Amino acid sequence: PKLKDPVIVEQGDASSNDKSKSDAEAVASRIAYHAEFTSSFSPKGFDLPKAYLATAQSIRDSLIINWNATYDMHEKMNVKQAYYLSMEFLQGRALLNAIGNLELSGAYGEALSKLGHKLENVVSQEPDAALGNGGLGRLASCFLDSLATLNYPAWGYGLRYKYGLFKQLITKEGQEEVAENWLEMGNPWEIIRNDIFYPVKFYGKVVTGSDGKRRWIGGEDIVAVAHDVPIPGYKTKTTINLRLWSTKVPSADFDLSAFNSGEHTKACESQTNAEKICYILYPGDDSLEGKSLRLKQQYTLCSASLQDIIKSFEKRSGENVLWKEFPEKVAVQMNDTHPTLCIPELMRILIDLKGISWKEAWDITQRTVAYTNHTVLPEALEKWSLELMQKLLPRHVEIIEMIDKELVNGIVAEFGKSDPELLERKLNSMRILENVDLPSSLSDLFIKPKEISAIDTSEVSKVSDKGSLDKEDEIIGNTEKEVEPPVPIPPKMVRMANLCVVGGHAVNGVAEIHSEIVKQDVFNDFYTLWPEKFQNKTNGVTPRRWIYYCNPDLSTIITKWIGGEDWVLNTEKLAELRKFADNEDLQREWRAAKRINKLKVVSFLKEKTGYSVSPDVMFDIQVKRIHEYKRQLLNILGIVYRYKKMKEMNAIERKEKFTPRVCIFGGKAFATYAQAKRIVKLITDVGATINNDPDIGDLLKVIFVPDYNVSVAELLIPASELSQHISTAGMEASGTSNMKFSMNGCILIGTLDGANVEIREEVGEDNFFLFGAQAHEITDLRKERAEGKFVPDPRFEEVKEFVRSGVFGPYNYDELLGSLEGNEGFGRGDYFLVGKDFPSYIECQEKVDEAYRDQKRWTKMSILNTAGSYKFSSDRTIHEYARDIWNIQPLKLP
Ligand code: HBZ
Repeated sequence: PKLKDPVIVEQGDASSNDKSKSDAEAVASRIAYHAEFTSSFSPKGFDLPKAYLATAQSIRDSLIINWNATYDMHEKMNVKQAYYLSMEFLQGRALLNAIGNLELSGAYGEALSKLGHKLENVVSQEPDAALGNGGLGRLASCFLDSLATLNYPAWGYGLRYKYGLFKQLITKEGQEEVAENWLEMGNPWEIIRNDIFYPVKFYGKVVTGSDGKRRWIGGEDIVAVAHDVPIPGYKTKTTINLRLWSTKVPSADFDLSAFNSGEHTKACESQTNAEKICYILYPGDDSLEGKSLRLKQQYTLCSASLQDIIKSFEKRSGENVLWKEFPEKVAVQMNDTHPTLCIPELMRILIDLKGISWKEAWDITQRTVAYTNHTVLPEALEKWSLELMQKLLPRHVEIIEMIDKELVNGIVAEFGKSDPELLERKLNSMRILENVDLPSSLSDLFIKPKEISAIDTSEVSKVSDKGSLDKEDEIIGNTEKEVEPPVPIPPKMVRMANLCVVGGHAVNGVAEIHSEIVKQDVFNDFYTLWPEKFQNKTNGVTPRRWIYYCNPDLSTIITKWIGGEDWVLNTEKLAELRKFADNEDLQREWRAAKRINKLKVVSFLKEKTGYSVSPDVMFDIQVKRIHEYKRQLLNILGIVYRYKKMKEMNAIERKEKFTPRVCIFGGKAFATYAQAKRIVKLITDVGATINNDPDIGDLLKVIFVPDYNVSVAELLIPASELSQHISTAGMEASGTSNMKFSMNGCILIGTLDGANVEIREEVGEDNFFLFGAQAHEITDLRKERAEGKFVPDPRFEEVKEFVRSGVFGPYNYDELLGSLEGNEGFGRGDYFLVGKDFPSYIECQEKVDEAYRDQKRWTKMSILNTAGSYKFSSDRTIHEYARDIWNIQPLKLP
């Protein structure tokens, strides 16, 4: 092929040598073409960054061909399509995945080596697309991979944040955050669609037009522009779309006269205001500006995506648009409550712009949208100030008020007025609006004599929206002593999760135990009313990224022993490994693969942290967002205990008693989460002491890996032997890294929480290290704690004392350790029950030590983990969503 007229390499079948050779030539020519014509680097030289960009651009051409073919087919067949709306997609790197999915690894490897580079070096040039925080965002990305691989007609919608999740630096002070400018070198994966944009409005007011319709007018208009990221399926041509919105000012809005008169900043103000909506993932929301920005982000996602979905529905319907058939063509999944505004936005578009009645619009909306819950932590269930929402989205508030009113009527119809206490309880828990008065016909019912007297004398009633009371004179007449202190007015809020449950046709939790808690606890009143809405969809992860690509050595062994590679698509096949779990040859190969992966981590740790670790010790890993409920503190206190015991022994004793380990931590703390940052600081302080203690040597090392992200996970997980999933029972909705670790032959130590429960069931009790209190015991344990009845284990007291003694440096840990103690001073009553679970945790760790000493037993446990992990493929999860919630069918390109 001529250099300037490149051939696009067709997907697949590189089976024959000749084909692969010619493919490699074609690929090389294509890369060279992009290096010369597309790449935004200087013409001379072909260094690694340039090689990465040109390679990515070359594979993108193939993706675009498949993307177009998939799109055309979906449009022509006019099949029902699912749209996954998520404020987060944690995509990580795309190059290796794309080359592998198109079955062009051989051709690309060869082509790059002709051009002077190794494929793996080129691949590692790619910055992670970190448009997410943690599990929720990564789940969205795994789902896209499965949707494409299984040929489902589906798209993802999200936001194109200019800065992804912050880059984490670990300094002497602990965590520091730096902006992650992931787009600095350009993003070869996105295709900017300058022709696909939608207006998005904020503020303004609502008026009634001459036709009697409500109209939202005035305010601030911005434009959302589509950026498409092709998502290739594995061994299929299906290539679906992740459409990310960026924001800008409508082109006509540039204030040219201000600019020309020298007011440059003012002229660019509206530009900056519009663009900043998509600057960063999670703008700090302690300030009103921060909150407002986050709400703008959520609305931008919902409004632009729905306008796009509706446009496509109208186009596919042709002349005859039947709105009631919308839910037969469209399924919208809300990834947590962040896209809740889809509900009032769809209602607004249908009623105000398409002229549909409230009743019909409500029916269409409910049949279209569904909601996935990812948390039971009360503080994480989103609520928005009604006042802020009213300012920003006045028409939506009208719609939400109407939905709330209808809900109240429904609740009254269901429970009647005969038992006001029951009715009040139901209304309090189920209403969408919080602290907002009921219609007077109902509120009269709940004012009890006791409350009347409270209202009469309190300051709050004077300023509450009940209006000032005639009793004011009496209050003034009272002596100061008798006047009760002012009670703060509770703010009026919109409860997004309640809106999701009311407005959607399905609500699902993400692991069995979590879905039970959702039904029995968090949304119990809704569940009693509409049991048919509630479902479980246990999470899953893509076996392509999380075994096949990240662990090639293990994958080769699996393929060899199972007799084929079909396990990558049909993970049930992994179960066949069970019959070889004791086989010595397999065991030897299995251990060798683990060792290769550990060696890679040894160099990585050296490079990133300066610490040297031995590949012959147990690799014990806990990587996840830093959060008190995830209990990294339990892990590090367990390590401190181990260290203290080691120091009390002589060299021979400690060698005999303890199995050598390196304990690796990784994860980011939210920038304003002070307690989580103290945990990071403690881990690094403990590491600095232990790692430099000559008595300890290789027996124990503690390492905090900075800037944990998807790519780091791809390196650490395959090398891990023990991994920790030790949340307070009932608090981790599912967890997904537990699945990844198990798939890669790592043994879990964990509580009966989230998906741990199901993983343990699948891999077998003997192959899981279980400890700790169970979910149903937690409430009583907290009560016992609060009543001062809990007697902490002396080992727990000892370990806290040891930290306080200053062995790990001068930092004052009172506030951190106080959280594990009573309620005075820094005491927070150990809400996460670290003290309660501490003894069973360290005893369980002793069992881990013992098991690891018997490498045959350990390897068998490891094999049985991989073999038992097949349920946790996101392919299974996606099939379930498609069948039970979205009602969509796969459609394959010929
Ligand atoms: O979602 C996680 C859960 O903690 C985890 O157990 C589960 O496996 C995973 C996938 O279902 N939740 C999150 O990652 N949540 C967030 O990142 C989050 C982001 C913004 C919020 C609240 C939560 O406002």
